[in-house]
Amino acid sequence: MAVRVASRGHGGAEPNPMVGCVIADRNGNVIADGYHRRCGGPHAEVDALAAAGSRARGALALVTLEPCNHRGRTGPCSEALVAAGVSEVIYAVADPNPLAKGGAARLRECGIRAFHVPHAAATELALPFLKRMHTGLPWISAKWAQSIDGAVALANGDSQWLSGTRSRRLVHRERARVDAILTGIGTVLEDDPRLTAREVRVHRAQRRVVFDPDARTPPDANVLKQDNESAAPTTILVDPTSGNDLSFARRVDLLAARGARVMPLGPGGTLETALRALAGEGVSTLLVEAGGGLVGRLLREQLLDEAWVFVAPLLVADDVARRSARGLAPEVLAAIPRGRLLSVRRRGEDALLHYRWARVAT
Ligand code: AOF
Ligand code: ZN
Repeated sequence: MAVRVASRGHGGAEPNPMVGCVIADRNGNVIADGYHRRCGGPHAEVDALAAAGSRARGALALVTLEPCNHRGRTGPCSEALVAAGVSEVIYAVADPNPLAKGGAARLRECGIRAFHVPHAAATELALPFLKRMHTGLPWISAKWAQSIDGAVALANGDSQWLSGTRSRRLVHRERARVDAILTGIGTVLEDDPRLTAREVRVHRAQRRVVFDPDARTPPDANVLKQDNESAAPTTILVDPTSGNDLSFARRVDLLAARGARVMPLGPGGTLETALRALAGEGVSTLLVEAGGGLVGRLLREQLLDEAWVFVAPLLVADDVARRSARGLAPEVLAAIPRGRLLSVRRRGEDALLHYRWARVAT
């Protein structure tokens, strides 16, 4: 129940973790629940304690994450639980944040029983946060639509629309909840996407990021246009070594003049350092909506955590159709990392498959 409540914070809580808290009496009857609604706002425990009021005295608190022990933007939750007089706290994931950890020990010092009871769904919920804490990288999900026979576009680039309207709506809903959306220059030149969340409730201002080593994004591309003034500038990732000529410098200047923020890729056009820098600025979740070239690069750098694949009911039957990932040419199947299939769902006539590769130490 705490996990379910926590997930309502998706899109609001990040880059903080989603956290849920349930307060129950000694017989297991639920008194109140709460969750971390938005980064900078009250933590889950405080939200639940406010709803429970004096009924929290002597009660049990179940939290998806170890209560924090620091005063950051709010907190500390350890002291809030002590002040409310709860008698026992069960938490599912230890807080890896060096600034916030230690809540369980503090509770025990104050005579409250505190137990760490690992729980798979709570860990799942915390994965983006755990990954950023352990590696300094954002949580990276790729999304694409493909035909039954694995084509994401015809050879001429035509890809509109493979998936149905229900699938596309789901994508807009997810766009509205992530910190950043990453695409490649191929997609920008071919589809001229806006990469904004439309016709859905927007939970946060997405940053748009384009992998564009040679700075070929056209100055009038939709991805550079701002729907509203407060939106963060579009980030263009360029490889300063690949196009070190005058016209490259001119193209970069033009993009900057259009309000874009130009960031360097690592040696050989690698993405990791740029993604690390973005994570440092608060990008905790990154949605990749790109062609096979960029997905292949992410695979090569072992950066891809998960994929959402929409399979549309079409057989393209074209030998040269585009594929969702390319550029690796592995020689033995056994060397290719296998993902885990987390879920299979139906969206209209499309199947939605959710795969996970991430191995996050917890
Ligand atoms: C909790 N309950 O609901 C959350 C926690 O910037 P602040 O002050 O909001 O602190 C954020 C840190 O607190 C975050 O990095 C994580 O370690 C912890 N998050 N802790 O007890 C909550 N969201
Ligand atoms: Zn807290």
